[in-house]
Amino acid sequence: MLSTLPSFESRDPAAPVFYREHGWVLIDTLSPEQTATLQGWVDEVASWPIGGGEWIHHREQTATGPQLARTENFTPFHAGLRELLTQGAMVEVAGALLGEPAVLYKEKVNYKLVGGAGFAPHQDAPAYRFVKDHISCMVAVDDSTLENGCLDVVSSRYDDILPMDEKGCITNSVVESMAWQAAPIRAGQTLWFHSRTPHRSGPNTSQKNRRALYPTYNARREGDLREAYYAQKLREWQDARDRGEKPGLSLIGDFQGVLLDE
Ligand SMILES: O=C(O)CCC(=O)C(=O)O
Repeated sequence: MLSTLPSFESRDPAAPVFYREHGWVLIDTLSPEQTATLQGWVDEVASWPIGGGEWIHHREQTATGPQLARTENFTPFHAGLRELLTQGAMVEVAGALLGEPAVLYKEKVNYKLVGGAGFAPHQDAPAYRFVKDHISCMVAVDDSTLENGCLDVVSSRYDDILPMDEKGCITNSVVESMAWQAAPIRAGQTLWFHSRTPHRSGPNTSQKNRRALYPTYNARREGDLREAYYAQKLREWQDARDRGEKPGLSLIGDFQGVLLDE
């Protein structure tokens, strides 16, 4: 099933109004032709070798074997994706929703291929370092449906950091008290959400992949911190290894799959 959520054109002044009320907003970002180009770019990134460069691939173990779960830090190595995420409509919408000019903070592809795992209910803000004001979005590379693990969001609950469990995810009692709304979206649409908007997603139980691009932007006023973010992330992963622990997919334990330690 695809979206029945209201959607807006990129430059529609009603979009920031809707976003401020709900903590999320759906934007029609890419035409079918642009979406096909994006799908080709994501195929290219997925074909890069594991351990062969500065991009970071993560794989998960699934019932049918190891498969890609995520790639991050790819914009330095892919001109098309760099342009999409740092110039034009995407960064402009980020700025309009933040209410001030925005800059790319980090980027990832979550592949959620057939059999891929879901994500526990969480807010993103506890995993972000250095910045106070940031906004993320999910650019659907493939249609994102109830069957293949679309996002669920909670409206109008982005004022505070909610109580967390030991993994940095939202505690069960709070999760159960909130009204969760499924957000299935079409390939080429973008679901923008505040970094404190509660969200979660199920596993991909369908026979179709559900790839999505997730750029995060911060207020430019707080600085261009992308390189600092990745340097810090690599340090925190190394610290975890030094303690004899397996680094997670994120800096919080929201990923519900079995990650392979590459
Ligand atoms: O891709 C998904 O299904 C959810 C991803 C997510 O919540 C995250 O990466 O923080």
